[in-house]
Amino acid sequence: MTCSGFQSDGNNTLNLDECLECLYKGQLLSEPVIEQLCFKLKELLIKDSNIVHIQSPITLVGDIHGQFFDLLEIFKIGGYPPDTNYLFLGDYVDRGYHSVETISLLIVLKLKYPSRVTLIRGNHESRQITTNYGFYTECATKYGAESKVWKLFTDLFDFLVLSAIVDNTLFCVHGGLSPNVQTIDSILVIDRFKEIPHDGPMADLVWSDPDIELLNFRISSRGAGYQFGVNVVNRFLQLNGFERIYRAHQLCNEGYQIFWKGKVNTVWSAPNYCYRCGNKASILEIFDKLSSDPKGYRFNVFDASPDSEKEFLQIENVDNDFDYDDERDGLNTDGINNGGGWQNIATGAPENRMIKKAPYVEYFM
Ligand SMILES: [Mn+2]
Repeated sequence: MTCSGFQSDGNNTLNLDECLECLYKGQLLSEPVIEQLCFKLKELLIKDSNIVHIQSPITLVGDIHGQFFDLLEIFKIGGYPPDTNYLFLGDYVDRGYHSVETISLLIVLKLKYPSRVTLIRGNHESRQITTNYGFYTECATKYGAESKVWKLFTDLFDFLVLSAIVDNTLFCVHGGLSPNVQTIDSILVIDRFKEIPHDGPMADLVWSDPDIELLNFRISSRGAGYQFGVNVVNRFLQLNGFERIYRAHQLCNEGYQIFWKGKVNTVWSAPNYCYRCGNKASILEIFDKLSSDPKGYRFNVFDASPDSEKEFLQIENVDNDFDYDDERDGLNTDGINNGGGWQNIATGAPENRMIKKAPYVEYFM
């Protein structure tokens, strides 16, 4: 079911309140509404620098990956915008069943409350990655193979900012650091209005990971970005006058992970990732400076929404041939992708099996 989302004046003027109402109910917006929303948000984002400055209190959200009911759970436990300010760290789409609903809701929230919602780009906010990991197929399944919603969304992704700085001391990014980014000046000069390149500083910011074994940089086994060690972190924090780095991008069984006594922190917000990993998730609540809390922040840990579980079981039951075969799903015993994936991308035809089949898990993306 889709809703209008336009004012009744016949001029295709957006009605954000109606869009929000529909999206919170899990309904899809029509393609003309999505076109208007993406156009409006580009107008807004084009004015943003590659790095946006935000003040606490703020709640950080890590990867969501189309787990729409778990996003609704986040608002239930963390508060709804605009009562809670949110900084989303990227990877809104791919993997889960509801990337369209997820990104639609985040777009409308950003337009409705621009100063209270910030959206950073993740490595999945990319044409190339979404073609292979579910979002393209989901758009074609829900809107038809002829629709342009995937193009509208992925063109919008080019406008998302690359990082945020909270209270001048907390550096927030999807992936991590880059050998080409010593100071934030190197981020400010990036031309970000394009597809994420294969290498270079823009790629590294969305692809890199911390590694406690390392001192410096090492080429990442993901195939893009770097793994970075403690010396890199210390130098970056000191040169830029930052206290900590917050990032997402890596599955954490406990919902978050703390590196080097908190100098780097991972926030992971997709519980029971891909409806099968059994992991917890978290959001990071950073209190305002006047707060009496000694640490000034809290990882608010949560489990999958009952709706997510229910949906997965329903989908699993519908497909009696469902075969929980790790190999077919592209997951070998090491948890590393061995080349499986969804088919029919080339034809652009709706792939109905997609919504019956658990997306395969591949930790390296
Ligand atoms: Mn990621």
